[in-house]
Amino acid sequence: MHRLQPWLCAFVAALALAGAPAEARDYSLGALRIVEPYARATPPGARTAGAWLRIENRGTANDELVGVASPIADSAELHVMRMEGTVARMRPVGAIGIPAGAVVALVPSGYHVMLVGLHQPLVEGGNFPLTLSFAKAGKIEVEVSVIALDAAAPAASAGHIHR
Ligand SMILES: [Cu+2]
Repeated sequence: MHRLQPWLCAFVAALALAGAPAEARDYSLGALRIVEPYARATPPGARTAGAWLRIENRGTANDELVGVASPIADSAELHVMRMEGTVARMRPVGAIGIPAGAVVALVPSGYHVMLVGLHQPLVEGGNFPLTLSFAKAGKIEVEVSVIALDAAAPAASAGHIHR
């Protein structure tokens, strides 16, 4: 496991703050921490959108993300993206494991939340509620920040893992 020096973490955090006008959003639910839920602005007429976030399990028991819901779409699903040969395909999954002590990142190229049947376009700078349901920790509603279509992903979701 890659380990960053504390001063470097502080530096990265400062960069993230400087680059993002909206404050980083963190949520706690029991031993779980949900970090920086975000989505990208959609073009008019788009019917689907992805949403991403990071989940840290600081406890000693495994948990699972078993469901998602949002009032901005007909349905919200858990998906996984996989390469099949040279083609990226996604499919629904029933649950995403959140093992004890692990950090699980939902990212565009892997596990993600899929909003199907969007009621309106996602607009940069806006946000929308998303309810996450965990097998053990229960439910929590988080606010998903909408960033520009071409903006860099939030630093906290970009792959740093602090243990
Ligand atoms: Cu998907």
